[in-house]
Amino acid sequence: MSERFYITTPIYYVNDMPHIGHIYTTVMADIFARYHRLRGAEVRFLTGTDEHGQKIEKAARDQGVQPIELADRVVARYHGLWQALAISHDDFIRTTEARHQRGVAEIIRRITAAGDIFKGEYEGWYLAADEAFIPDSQVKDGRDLESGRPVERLSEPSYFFRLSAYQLRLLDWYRANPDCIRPRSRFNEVVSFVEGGLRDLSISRTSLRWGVPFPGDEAHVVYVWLDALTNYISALGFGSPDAAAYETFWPASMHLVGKDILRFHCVYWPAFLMSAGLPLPQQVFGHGWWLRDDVKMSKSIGNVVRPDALIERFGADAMRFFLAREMTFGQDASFSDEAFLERFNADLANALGNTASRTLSMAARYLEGRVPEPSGEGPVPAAATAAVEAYRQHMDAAEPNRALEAAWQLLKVIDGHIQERRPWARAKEGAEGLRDVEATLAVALEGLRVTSLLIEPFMPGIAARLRRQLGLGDGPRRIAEAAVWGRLQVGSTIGAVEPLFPRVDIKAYLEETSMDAPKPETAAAAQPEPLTIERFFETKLVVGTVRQAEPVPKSKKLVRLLVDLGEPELRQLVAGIGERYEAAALVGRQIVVVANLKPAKLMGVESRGMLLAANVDGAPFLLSPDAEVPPGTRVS
Ligand code: ME8
Repeated sequence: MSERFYITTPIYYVNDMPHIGHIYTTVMADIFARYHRLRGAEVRFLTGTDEHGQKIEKAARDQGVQPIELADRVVARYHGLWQALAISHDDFIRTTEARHQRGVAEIIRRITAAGDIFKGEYEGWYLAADEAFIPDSQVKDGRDLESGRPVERLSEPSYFFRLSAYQLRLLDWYRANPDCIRPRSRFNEVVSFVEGGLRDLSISRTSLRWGVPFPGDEAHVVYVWLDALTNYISALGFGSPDAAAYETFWPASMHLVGKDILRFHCVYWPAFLMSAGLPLPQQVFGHGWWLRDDVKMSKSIGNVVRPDALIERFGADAMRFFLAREMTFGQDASFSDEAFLERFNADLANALGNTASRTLSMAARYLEGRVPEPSGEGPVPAAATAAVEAYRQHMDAAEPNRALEAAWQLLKVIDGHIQERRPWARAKEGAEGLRDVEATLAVALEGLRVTSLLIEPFMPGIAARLRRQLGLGDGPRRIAEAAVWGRLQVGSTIGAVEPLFPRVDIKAYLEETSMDAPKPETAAAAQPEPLTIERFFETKLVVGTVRQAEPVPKSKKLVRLLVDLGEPELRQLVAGIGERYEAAALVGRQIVVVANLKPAKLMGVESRGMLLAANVDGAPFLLSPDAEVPPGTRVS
């Protein structure tokens, strides 16, 4: 019987479009899924969407649509993105599906039967405007941080889960399974949190309608986290007549999540499962955050990167590689276009692309495109053995960035070997020289075959192209073949040689995409499709109130504004409106701002967004709502 590997991503909220953080988790899960398939395991890879709860209800209300319409729209976007990124999930669960709701009902039935649910009163901060309780962390000085509106202390009837009864059992589980939470630092955080004591958990709401009805008391809906966490088993058929996949794949091998939601996965989820008498996951891995300007990228702050342009221009494989290589798995990292482009040139265009295209084109030129007899000469075979061993150890230990380092070490040795043996010079030295060329290229080609297997989980598209160029078929593959030297088929023909990653001119690319560069005249023609509503909604337009304004020194036109967008901090914008508006007169005025624009510098001053104005022959006329609205109100 083959080994089994069940890996999951979080199910993402549908209150906004995906960004690089969601892409990261899903890409990394895909890399592990592909690696385990390549090892011969029977793999199940699940992702999906979390569609209930107050955030979604509110976002739908703000956009004037039903929650399910909003969910459908965002789900379509996720499907498109996962396809574009070559994500190989086996299933996509939506919490609004009947199979999921059956799973939720079944887990609650079991928890109730265990005597772990009781009725009580939930007390919290209530925001009347949204008719909802909001988390303590979102309240400061009696106000909701997001909208600035006053909140009040209220209570409502609620069902509770006896979480406090699970403190010792959880601690026993952590201690008996030191790898159940990784990395180690996160394990320690969770253990000390649980050692501090656990309070019973409210698992139902009456103040909310958009959720799974609470079994046996439909005045309540199920708390969104109990609902959401259950997706990992409901997707396998738990609670449904056909639960074969549940029997085969549960417990999960790895729940991959961001560190923001570790506690839900390492405290609540195992406690629910213990109470329901179900097996516990083998591992929860909490990876780090992608930061922008040292702040976590998040939908509510609006500082997110949506990498469509990079994917479109450089391909899904380059994006997958960058995400896996740049971030030390488990730690935080900063995202920037510059870092992406530098890695693209150094690691992909140069180390991988050049080594492959030099080797293949020399094989085409000097060996008439035929794969030569294998050779074991020089340092490459030993380097390949070492790389494969290190790679496998790092992948098994969930250190994907280090696995890539091992593969790139092999590329370095291949390249060094070619440099040293100078086949281009030896080829001019008659029959003996040609024999030498053949031996050199034989090891280089074989080294590239090994590389094509090592990169496959990370860059499936490029790996397939490389294999084709090496004259290998698309048949089933195993990572074990990487450890065997001399597997190229002697005499087979090398496919057409094409560059894998053409080098990019970083300066020109950044100029072309920067905000203040003149737009090419052909921009409209280059946009073949009309704008879809999904793409339009990627632009976050909000109303802001100007709190401070002053001219930018030495500039005729530029004004620096500090604008209240309903966020915890004021936003700095720089706008070219100084010839028509006196800075001081702008204070108190409401404007419309593109809140999720990539920050840019204008005369050295950072602008984190752009205001909207009608443009009459270059003169700006500011747009404002026709009556005052709360700062942060979305324009749609
Ligand atoms: O939390 N860096 O959904 P969500 C890295 N529905 N990863 C990031 C990130 C960043 N800046 N921002 C988001 C939810 N992520 C719940 C989950 S699961 C039963 C329910 C990734 O849409 C990371 O994986 O807010 C994080 O845990 C997840 O997106 C949160 O997605």
